[in-house]
Amino acid sequence: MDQDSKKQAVADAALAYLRPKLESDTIVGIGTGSTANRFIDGLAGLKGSIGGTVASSEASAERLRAHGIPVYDLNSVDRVAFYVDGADEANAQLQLIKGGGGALTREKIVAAAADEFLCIADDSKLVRTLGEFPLPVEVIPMARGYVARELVRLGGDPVYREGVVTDNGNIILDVYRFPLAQPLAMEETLNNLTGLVCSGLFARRPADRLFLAGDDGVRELE
Ligand code: ABF
Repeated sequence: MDQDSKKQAVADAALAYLRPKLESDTIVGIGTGSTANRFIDGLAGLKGSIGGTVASSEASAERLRAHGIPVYDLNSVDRVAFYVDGADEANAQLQLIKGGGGALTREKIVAAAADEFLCIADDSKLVRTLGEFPLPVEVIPMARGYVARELVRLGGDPVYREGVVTDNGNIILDVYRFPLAQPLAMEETLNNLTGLVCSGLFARRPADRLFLAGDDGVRELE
């Protein structure tokens, strides 16, 4: 199965998992990226069975609206029952690196607010130890130099993501060769770094279920 087929397979698997759990007032949080896009396109067939969605990016919000799927502000809903999103890397504990698409902060907010986080990915994303993929961090523009120096002190090699301004008006540093053998501890350290808005390290709030597509089909990890 090629990578596109794997992305479609996990999007379909997440839809099949959700279908019997959806009610007319269910709010579904929606991720960002090419795999999430396939889920969005499939969700169009179920739009009569849900109350609406909360999007993790303007890009996903536009795609949802194009399908006639209601998109609500997170502050206007009482509960997000599910969050469905891709990842750049996942380990066996369902801890993730996210943010390759630049939407990490809103993704992390909606994932935190959701009762159940379903991650959808092809098997190229499953790793033993996180960190082969450079860790995206969102940074307040004025703090770019200070945060970069702190990340070097922590053992990483931060690279400014040229030409990118996030939906929140901030910049992104991609941190290469970052020591992530202890994801939880490192996420706590990053959370205390002044000027760093959010990291793409989803360790405190991992996925609850990972749909992983391989050549022999889709398996579910939880
Ligand atoms: C998104 O999923 C991002 O956090 C991550 O970069 C992306 C993975 O993209 P794709 O599904 O296109 O591989 O949530």
